[in-house]
Amino acid sequence: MNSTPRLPTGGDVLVRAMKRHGIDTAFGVISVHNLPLVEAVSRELRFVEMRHEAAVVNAADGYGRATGGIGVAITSTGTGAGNAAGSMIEALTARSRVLHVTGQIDSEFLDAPRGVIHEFPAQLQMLDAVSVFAATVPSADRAEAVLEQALAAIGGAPGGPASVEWPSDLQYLARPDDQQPFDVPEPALPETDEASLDEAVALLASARRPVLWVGGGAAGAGAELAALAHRLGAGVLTSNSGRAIVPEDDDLVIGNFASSAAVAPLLAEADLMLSIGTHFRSNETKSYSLDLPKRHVQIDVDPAAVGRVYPAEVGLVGDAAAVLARLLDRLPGSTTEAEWPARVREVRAKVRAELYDYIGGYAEICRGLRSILPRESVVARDVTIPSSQWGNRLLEFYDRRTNIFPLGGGIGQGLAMGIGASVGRPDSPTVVFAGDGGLSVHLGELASLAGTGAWCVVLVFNDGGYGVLRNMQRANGLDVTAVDLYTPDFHAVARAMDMPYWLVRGAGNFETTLREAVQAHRPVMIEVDVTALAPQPGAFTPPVHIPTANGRT
Ligand SMILES: Cc1ncc(C[n+]2csc(CCOP(=O)(O)OP(=O)(O)O)c2C)c(N)n1
Ligand SMILES: [Mg+2]
Repeated sequence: MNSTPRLPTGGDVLVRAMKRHGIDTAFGVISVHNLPLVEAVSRELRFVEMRHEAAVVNAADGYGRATGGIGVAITSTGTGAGNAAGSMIEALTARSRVLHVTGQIDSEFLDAPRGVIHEFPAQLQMLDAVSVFAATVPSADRAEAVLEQALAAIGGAPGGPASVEWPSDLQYLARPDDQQPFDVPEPALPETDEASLDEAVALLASARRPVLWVGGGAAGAGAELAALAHRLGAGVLTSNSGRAIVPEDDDLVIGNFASSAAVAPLLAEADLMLSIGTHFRSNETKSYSLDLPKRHVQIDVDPAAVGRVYPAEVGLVGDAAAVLARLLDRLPGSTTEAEWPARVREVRAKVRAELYDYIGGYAEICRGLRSILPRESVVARDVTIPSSQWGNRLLEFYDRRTNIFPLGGGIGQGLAMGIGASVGRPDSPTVVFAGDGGLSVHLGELASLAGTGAWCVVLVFNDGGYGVLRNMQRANGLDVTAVDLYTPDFHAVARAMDMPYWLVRGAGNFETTLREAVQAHRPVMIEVDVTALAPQPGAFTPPVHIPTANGRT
């Protein structure tokens, strides 16, 4: 038996920083370049073993989104950090709260590349490109200060993922007791201009048919938004990431349907739009061609966002909740037409009914999910047709943290996001949507999921390939190529992962299947045979502009 007392390491420094920020879990892949970090987290907190570093970051991201806290991703230097980069792009796009800690070769070799194993001299540049903050731990006694800087950047305004690379020797040499003192910078919030607030109030107070457009930047402003919407009788449109900041069963919430045909007349009638924390992304605005009310008041924490996509008559720079609270304070009363809220409700009902009709056999699945899952359940969705067509709008959410999807549109990330969410929210079942294509990107992560034992239903929509691209090729007269894939036997895959498995073929049995699957209270798989859905759903073609298809029929 080894009786030498265990010396503290940088891992204990990381654990102390995590504890200070209320973080109890990290996701990662162990490596010779992060051993002390993984060892301390495993000992003191919880370390979740993933299989690929891209999935490590997705899981940390899903954990952060689902809990409202910070997700920690621990990867290896070189290829490990490179593997993480694609998912860091997603975290950066969504401004997720992810602390990515990766290794680096020993500090003595950092300045002069000489072919050390795992060496990648441009690692910091790469991390910098995919993070809001990236730094190298410069010395053993500066580790905690660098971690704190990264954590402060994550929580900044608007914040986002941060990366720290940590030379292996300094991971062993760092000690909690030897750390240099550090300042934790306060996030600096811009001051909102008083005159602009008055202008905005004047416009809102004279609007007859107002709408709100809510983006992810309005997270944390749910109460103020709901109060304002009801005070004004305004319809609430949202981006995908702005969903459920106001719960979607609020009957003024039209939701992520702005580009639907039935909403166009409402937008044409509206005489004022107040947008809050949104990017007006291409796939939410028909590639920026959507007609929106000309009278536009825009709230954003980033001054550069004001008027960037749609011109704004008044821009209010600041934190969404704070600005909305001030608007509510000053707003005298509402001049909204008495019939307007009813008009909003009518459109809200119409877009839903039309989509339910169009999606055929998927309607049973969409309704079944809502009837079986508790309101608190996360539904983490990969980029598959059931997400893009109806999961991203028709499937109702009540809390923003439960609506998890890759904002940047990269396939293969949904499963690991769901793993992170199910680990972070053990009290309710998590559901993952994955296409047969998207699930195959990271089949190995099913083993990670099995290892957690988490309460997670993996719902695989199998159409034998890349359905969305197949539809796109057909709709644009392109050759149908590279989309009909070899498809694994998912039942055999589930068996290999010790996951109970159900197949849904044809109509009428989804709800019963989901109920059983949820009751298993562990990782399980339901495969939906998309070709057997009845009635067959209308085709989904994504709202993507294809220049080469111009002029072709
Ligand atoms: C990382 C990444 N690679 C490629 C793509 C292009 N892409 C978009 S959807 C898709 C097919 C997804 O297939 P599947 O998961 O089976 O869903 P389906 O469309 O069949 O419902 C592909 C390849 C992408 N979005 N992201
Ligand atoms: Mg498919």
